[in-house]
Amino acid sequence: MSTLPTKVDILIVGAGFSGLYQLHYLRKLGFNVKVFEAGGGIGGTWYWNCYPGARVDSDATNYQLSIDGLWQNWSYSEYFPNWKELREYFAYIDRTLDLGRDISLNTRVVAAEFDEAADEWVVKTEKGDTVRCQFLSFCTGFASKPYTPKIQGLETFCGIIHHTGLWPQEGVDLRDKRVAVIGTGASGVQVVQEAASLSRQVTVFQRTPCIALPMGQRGLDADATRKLKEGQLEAFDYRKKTFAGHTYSFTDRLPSDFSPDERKKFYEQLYSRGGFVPLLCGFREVFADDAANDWVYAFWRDTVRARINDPWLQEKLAPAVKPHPYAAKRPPLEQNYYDVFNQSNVSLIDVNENDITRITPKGVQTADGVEHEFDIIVLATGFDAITGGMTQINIRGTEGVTIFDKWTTFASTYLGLMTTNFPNMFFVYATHGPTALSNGPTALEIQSDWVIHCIQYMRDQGLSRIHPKKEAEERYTKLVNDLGDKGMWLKAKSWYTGANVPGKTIQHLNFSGGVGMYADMCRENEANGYEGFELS
Ligand code: N01
Repeated sequence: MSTLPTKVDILIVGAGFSGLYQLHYLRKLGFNVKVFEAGGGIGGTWYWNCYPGARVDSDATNYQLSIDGLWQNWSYSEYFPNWKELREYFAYIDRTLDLGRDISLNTRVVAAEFDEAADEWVVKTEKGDTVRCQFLSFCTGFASKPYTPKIQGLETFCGIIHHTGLWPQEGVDLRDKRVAVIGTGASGVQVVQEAASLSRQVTVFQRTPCIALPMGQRGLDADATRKLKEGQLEAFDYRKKTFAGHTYSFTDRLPSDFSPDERKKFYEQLYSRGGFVPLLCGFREVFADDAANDWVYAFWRDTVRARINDPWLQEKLAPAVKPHPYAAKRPPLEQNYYDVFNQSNVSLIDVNENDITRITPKGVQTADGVEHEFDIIVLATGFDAITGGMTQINIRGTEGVTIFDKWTTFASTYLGLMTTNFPNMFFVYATHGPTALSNGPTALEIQSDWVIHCIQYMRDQGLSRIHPKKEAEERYTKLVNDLGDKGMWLKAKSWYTGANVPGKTIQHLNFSGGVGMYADMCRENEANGYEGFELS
């Protein structure tokens, strides 16, 4: 691909959906734009997360960019495509929009410093190159910093050990192996399903049972594809108005409008449709009302338990008492996760009862003194999410402030797009955006449109610097926190709030007012001439 320039108008960090979307539109506007990508290929999360079973949890209609000329000629073969097909989609985007000539792969940004005199960012790469740019746009996603717990002896294991988010590009053959999977979030669930059908033995180390929903996977034949295409334009428009950026949303009815039998039938229908439908077409009240939340959990628990033969496993995987409120953590989507525990080659260890004491050269030793031997250990232990992708880079703004210092104790932003002390620096699908609570392409398009229009506006007005006002940032951050407090997010220890990483400040990291409300705020801000920002 390209050799590195020394100066550009806009430098984008990351060649996932956001980076490609911004590159396409900014280049069309005549700007000199480059993308630096740490990975050896484009696709962002789908470059790094190529572990067995990895597939997206947004459906085919929603998991694509709305760029004209792209969607018309692309069809997925499955409703929930796997990582290989997603990479084909990215290659198709690259070919169709001719993006590669402005993308530098294997180019990790490690530092950036704002030059106040020039209103420019000076960006450094791991290989020692330096590039100056007027605008710096972080498109690093919410999951670009894997989290590996400090388990004693990790480095002593003589078999194969990988984090799901850093999976080797050449793959790992699970066939006939003894596999340990540590972690039962979306990544763990997917690996377990795959390993259960391929591996000799699968041992799942679970700390908190996940509340996984049925994926409702299906193939897309020509007829199904034609139907999706017919509704695609309408879908792109509608998804920006819903709570979670998908093409479906909550019922307007209250749980109390239904008799218990009707409620059950209603949920059975939602559950049979699969995906996030049971979460997002159900009652909005599950996010705030304990009784509504308890009821949905009980429905889920009883439905899942009916699929598991062993009573001990029923209680471990779908406990009588809910481990955390339904929807306070992102539910993984599963295809046969609960069924595979009926197989003789799949077993579970509850680390709350029998903790991992250390990793040994041969496997995993647990508190009961047993050494479990494995060929492969999969660390499905998640990410230093949302803020981590940026705080791991030495980004230094005005007055010597680094983004790490600023966000580590208390994350504050204006509109989830910029933050004080960091002029001309944008970020999308990250801190204080709808991020984790939204379908990716919906949120990043809304945010990227704001960034693109803002840069265009500045050029048209002859401006060189944009910076959020302190009081605007305080107001927006308060809104994020007030909205967050109305939900149940803090009642679960998850990456939504930073609670999954020991020592990380627990705080609201997502805008939880819904994508529709967020999109309106961005549009109004643009229409008002970027109220709350200082432009010069
Ligand atoms: O990470 P997670 P993930 N000992 O943080 C456990 C997206 N994604 O990679 O719950 C034992 O959800 C931890 O336990 P606990 C998706 O949005 C999408 O699975 O903290 N266990 C938990 O079970 C998803 O939500 C896709 O008690 C330990 C697990 O590790 C997000 O990424 C695919 C532990 C981490 O779960 C993150 O999902 C994959 C320890 N010391 C991911 N430390 C698709 O779209 C942590 N755990 C398909």
